[in-house]
This record gives sequence, C-alpha cells and structure tokens, in this order.
Amino acid sequence: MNAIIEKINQALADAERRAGEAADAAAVEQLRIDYLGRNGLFPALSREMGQVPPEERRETGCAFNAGRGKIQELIENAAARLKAAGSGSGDAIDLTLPGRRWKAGHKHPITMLADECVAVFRRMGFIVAEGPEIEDIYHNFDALNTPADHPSRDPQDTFYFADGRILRTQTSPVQIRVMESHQPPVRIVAPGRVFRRDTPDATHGMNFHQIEGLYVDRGVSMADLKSVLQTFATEMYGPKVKIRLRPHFFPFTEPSVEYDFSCIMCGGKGCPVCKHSGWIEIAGAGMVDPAVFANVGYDPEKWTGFAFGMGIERLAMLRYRIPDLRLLYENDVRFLEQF
Ligand code: 2U9
Repeated sequence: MNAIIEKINQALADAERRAGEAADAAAVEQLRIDYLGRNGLFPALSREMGQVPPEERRETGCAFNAGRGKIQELIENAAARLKAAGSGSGDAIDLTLPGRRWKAGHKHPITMLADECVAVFRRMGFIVAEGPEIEDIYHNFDALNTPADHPSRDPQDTFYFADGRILRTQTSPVQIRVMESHQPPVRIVAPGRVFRRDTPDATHGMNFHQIEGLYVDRGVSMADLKSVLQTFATEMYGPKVKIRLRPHFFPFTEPSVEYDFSCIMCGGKGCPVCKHSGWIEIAGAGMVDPAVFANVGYDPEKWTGFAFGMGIERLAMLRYRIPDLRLLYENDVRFLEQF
C-alpha cells in the first residue's frame, strides 16, 4: 500500500467521524472544503498521482475514486440528516425568533360582568345563592305576592311546561327558597339565567341574566338600600356616578323604586345613550312586602328587608358600549375576542 492510499484510508476514517459529529450546516461545508474543495485533500492527492509508479497507478486510481465518492456520500448524508432534523442550511430553525402565542379563551362578557357584580356585593357582605332554572309557579309568582291575574304569568310572556312548571322569569324564587330554609339575618345575591317570552330585538332576548339581592335583618331601612346601591354604582362605574331612586310599583316590594345611574357615557349632560335625560335606568328595588315575609314564615313585625334586581346584559352593554344585545349570543369569535 503506497502513501497515497494510506492518506485516502486515513481521510476516510476522519471524514466518517466528522460527518457523524457534524451538528450544523457549517460543519458539513467545512468537511467539503477540507476534502473536496480547491485546496482540499483530494485535489492535492490528484496532483501527487503523477509520481505514483506505473504498476501502482491502477490500484491508487481506484482507491482515489472510491475514496472521493465515499466522502461525497458522507457529506450528502450528513446534510440530509441535518435537514430532516430541521437544522439544514436553508430551512434552519431560527431559535432567536419569538414563539407563537397560544390563543387562550376567556370568560364570556356576561360572565365577566356577573363575576364583577358578585365581587362587589361580596365585599359588602353578601353571599351567592343559586336555584333551579325550571321552577314551580308558587316560587316564581305566588310566594312573591304576584296576583293571579298579573300579566307576567300569561303564557304569552312565560314559558310553561306541560306539567305546569315554568322556566323562571326572574331569580327571585332563589331568595324565596333560601328564606324557606334559613332564618334571618339573610344577605344574599342570586345571579343567573332567566327566561321571558319576548320577541328578540336589540334590547330584548328570550333569555337574559339577572342579579338580584336580598337583605333581611332587624331594622333594615330604605337608607340601607340606598347606600348599598350607591356603593354598587361607585364600585362598578367610578366615584363620579350618582344614583337616583324614583317611585315605582312591584308586587313583591313596598315601597318600590326604580333606580338610575347618572349617564356613564356623558356624565349626566345628556347624550344618545341616555336619550338626553342624563340618567340610565339600571334596576328595580324596594322594601320586601310583608306579604312575602308571611309566605315564607318570617314575622313581618320583627324583620324588615330590602331587595333589588337588575339585568346583567344591560350592565354589559353599558360597560362595553355594545349596541345590540344579540351580539352577545351569536358567539362570533371576532366579537367575543374583543373583551
Ligand atoms: C324577594 C323579594 C323581592 C327583586 C326585585 C326588581 C325590583 C326589578 C328587574 C330589573 C330589571 C328585573 O332584570 S330586570 O328586568 N327587577 O325591578 N327585582 S325588586 O325583589 C325581590 C326578590 C325576592 C323574596
């Protein structure tokens, strides 16, 4: 074996090791330069071939060609291996690029608003109470002192099941059930879905969400109601929001009021949202009617209480400036992503 064949064998052993170890495209390119490049080993050996004695030329030439072919193959295989692993020269992953952000879902705006309301009332000492969405007429209407001929009971307005039960039209039956099973003091809020047989439009749906509150103790007065409602307004919409109570009528409260916020959009100056009145109607409220206390076995001489109720969709529409309630239920991700 002459010196050239020895160099070829040595080069093959080295190149095989280096090809196996090559971790990037630059290492593979260096391999090519060292062995096959213009100043590399094989062109140099080719120039030495002239000095090989004639009787060894054939063997040396064969070893040269086989060696050069093998090294070419090692280089190609190493490049292919790197490419398959994703770090080949052209398509190398750039590890310095920022990662792709996963799109995490989030709560529905109605849930966000309901949670926010609950948090405000919890800070004032209320706890959350829940109850069934399918109710009986007693808990939804009778116990709440709603007259037998009240229009809200009409099948035009309320969803009736064949067995006489209904989809609750308000969350008030939750408070009735709590009072039936607990003695005062009671301080609860009842958030939840309610159902009314309305023709859907921009401000009405067939179901919506309410949060109602009930506070029963000795000596509870209208002043307590007013302070809770004012605190709620301030916590939800900031210190500048004023409240106003207007006399009203509900079967379950006496006296009853409707409760307005000074307009959140214009600060009370008048704008299209408040129909230029400076006030926005938010809720109904009042002192619990003694007849309701009698229905749950509370002594009206001993206990007084206030109750209030409001629509969460309305609060969400004001908070997020949503012009049409139906947007909240279409589940169009382009809409929901904004919150
Ligand atoms: C009990 C006693 C009284 C809850 C009340 C209102 C007034 C009221 C409406 C506001 C907008 C419903 O979502 S809305 O359409 N609610 O005006 N709700 S007082 O009164 C109760 C509840 C439970 C035992």
